[in-house]
Amino acid sequence: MTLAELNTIARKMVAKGKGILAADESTGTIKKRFDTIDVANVEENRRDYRELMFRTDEAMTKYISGVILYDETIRQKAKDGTLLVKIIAESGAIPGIKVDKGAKPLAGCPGETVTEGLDGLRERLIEYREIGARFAKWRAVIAIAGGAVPSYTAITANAHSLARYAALCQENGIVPIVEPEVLMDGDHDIDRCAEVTERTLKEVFQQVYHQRVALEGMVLKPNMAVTGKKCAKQAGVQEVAEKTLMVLKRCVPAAVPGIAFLSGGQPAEEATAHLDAMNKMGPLPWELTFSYGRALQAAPQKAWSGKPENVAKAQAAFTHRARMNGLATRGRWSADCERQTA
Ligand code: 5MM
Repeated sequence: MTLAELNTIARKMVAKGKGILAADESTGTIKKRFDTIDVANVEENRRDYRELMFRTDEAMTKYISGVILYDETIRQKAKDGTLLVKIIAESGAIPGIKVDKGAKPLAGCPGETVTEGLDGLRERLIEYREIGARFAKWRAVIAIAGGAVPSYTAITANAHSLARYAALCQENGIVPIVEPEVLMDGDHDIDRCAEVTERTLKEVFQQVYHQRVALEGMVLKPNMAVTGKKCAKQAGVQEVAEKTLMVLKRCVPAAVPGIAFLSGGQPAEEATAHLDAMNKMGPLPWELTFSYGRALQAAPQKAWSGKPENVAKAQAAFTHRARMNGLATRGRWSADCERQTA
C-alpha cells in the first residue's frame, strides 16, 4: 500500500464532523464497565452490547468515522450471523483493531509500565487486514507520581515500542493510531500534566522519526492537558483547551493528518466541551477529533443495562453523545445543544 493510500484512510478517520468509537475494551476492562450496570461479562452480552452500537444507524453513518475493536469482536458474528465487522463497514465507518497486549510492569521502575505486543505483530497485522481492519491502535500508559515518575526509562521504552508498532502497521497497509496516554490519576496540577505530556510527545515523535514512520499515514491519540483527578483545584475548560493546544503545537508536526483525543475518565460532557473549545481556537495544522471510549459509551451502557427492551433507548443515548462530539469537531457545540436534544 502506498503512502497516499495510508494518508487517505487517515484523513477519513479524522474527517470533520466525525470521530472514532473506542470499543476495544479487553475482557477485563469490559467486566469493570458491565459490573457498574449489573450485567454478566459473558460473550453473548458483550456481543449484544456492541451490536446495538454498531447497528445505531444515525450515529454510525453521520458521526462515527471508525471503530476500534478487540480481537474477540473483530471475529464475532451478530445475532443473525452477520459479521460485526461487516455491519461496521456497511455503515461507512472503518473497522480498526487494538493490537497491543497491554501495559506490563517495567523492570527497575516501580509503579510504571511498558506496553507489550511486538512479538508476532507482523503476522497478526496481516491476518487482521484480511479480516477487514484498516487501522490499528496501541496504547502506552504514562503515570504521574511525585517528582520521579514518569522516569526517562518509562517514557523512552514506551515511545520506542509505539514507533516500532507504527512502522510495522504501515509496512502492512494499516494506519497506526499512536496512543501515549498520560493518566489523570493523582493530585498533580494541570501544568505538571502539560509538562509530562510535552516530554512524552517529544520522545514519541523522535522515535517515530528514528523508526521511519511516515507522519502522513498515522493518527495521534493523546490525552488532553488536564488536572489530576485528586487535585483540589481543577482547571476550567478554556485553560484545558489552551494548555493542550500549546503542548500539541510544540510537539506534533503539521504533516500528521489528525489528532483524535482519548477521554481518559473525563465526564462525557466535559470531554465534549474541551474538544469544542480547542476547535473554536482554530485554524489548526491538524484535524482535532475524538476517539473516546468511556465518554461515548457511559450513557448508552447505563441506558441499556443488559435489557433487550432498552436497546432503542441506548441507541438514542449513543447517537446523542456521538452527535455532540461531532459538533465539537466543528467548534459548534454549546451546553444548549445538550439540553435541546437530550
Ligand atoms: C476502550 O478502552 C480501551 C481499552 O482499554 P483496555 O485495553 O485496558 O481494555 C482504551 O485503550 C481506550 O481506547 C482509550 O484509553 C480511550 O478510552 P477512554 O475511555 O479513555 O476515552
